[in-house]
Amino acid sequence: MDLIEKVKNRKRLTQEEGEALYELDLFTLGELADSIRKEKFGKKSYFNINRHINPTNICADICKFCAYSASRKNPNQYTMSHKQILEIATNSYNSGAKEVHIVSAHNPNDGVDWYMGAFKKIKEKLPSLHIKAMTAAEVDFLSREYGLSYNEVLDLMIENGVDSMPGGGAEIFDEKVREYLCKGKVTSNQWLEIHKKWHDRGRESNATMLFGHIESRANRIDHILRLRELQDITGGFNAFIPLVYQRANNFLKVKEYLTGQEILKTYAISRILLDNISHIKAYWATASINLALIAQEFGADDLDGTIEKESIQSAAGAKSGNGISIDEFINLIKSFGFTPVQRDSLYNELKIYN
Ligand code: V47
Repeated sequence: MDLIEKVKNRKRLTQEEGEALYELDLFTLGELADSIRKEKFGKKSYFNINRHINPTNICADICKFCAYSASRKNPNQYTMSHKQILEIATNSYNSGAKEVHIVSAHNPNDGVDWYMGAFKKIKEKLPSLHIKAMTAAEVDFLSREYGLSYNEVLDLMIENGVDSMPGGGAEIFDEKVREYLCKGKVTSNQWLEIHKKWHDRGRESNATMLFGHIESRANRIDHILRLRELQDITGGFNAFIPLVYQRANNFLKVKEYLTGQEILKTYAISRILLDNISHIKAYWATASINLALIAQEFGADDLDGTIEKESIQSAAGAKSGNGISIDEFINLIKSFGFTPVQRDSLYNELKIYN
């Protein structure tokens, strides 16, 4: 059976076949991905009203692609107090946010209680606000730094009010590329192990892939297939999020941005290969809002959210620093011919904007 027929017949593809998909022209690939997306979600495009909080940029790890973390000598280093974090969460909740997405650098100065205490305070004050927090890289960091097992860190997260885990820290799973990008940080197998343990607790999470730097197409397919393999076992991933690498202000000297074509192909291929992860998220903060909107026709069914404020990708050049207003977001999705659906963090539909 030829490759296109295989996709049309919803057959599972291998590493080699995944790589071969890149050789198809963009429109053929888009049509294949779109037919799967339509079968699952029709013209619905999901988003949530969320607030990203990045409570500290002091980091014990050094990732070459990161423009966000501050070294000890960096005058711009910061750590928020619990009071500040709670104030941000409260203001966002009062203006309609359903989720706080909390991701920090790996700060060795403040201890496990600083991380967990913030979640606890938010949950006590705002029990209905969903806390999506702690990448697997943060879990691994706390485990290493404070001699806790992964199980202990994950249980502490649950005790203190974390509802789901974001997909950060996955970067690219290929061990050689990973070693060059972020040696010393959570390994690929550890990242997968942490998510498995979280899923085993009946909890859900997302998965990301950082692409458009030094990785090859084969590395991307390998990354996606490792996620598919774990998802077969746990079923705990809600969404796959290909993050487009932003090249400003960091140590990875990548001269060329990916073309829009390569980015759209990657969304489409993700949709085709990941027959067991429901949602493909075009995170507009890294794709740019226009390309994310176009990605809706290339397999993506989710555009993340209004974000409100974002510090990681915007430090590296993305135009996401101040989020996007809900009205603008809805109008843009509609103007592209899709139906905006406000969702909660676990993809329950809250409001359909026909
Ligand atoms: O893991 C760091 C990435 C991630 C750069 O789960 C960069 O819903 C691009 O995980 N260019 C953190 N990306 C953000 C993240 C995330 C974002 C949106 C939604 C969800 C979700 C998760 O940011 C890190 C890293 O891969 N990152 N530097 C950069 N220069």
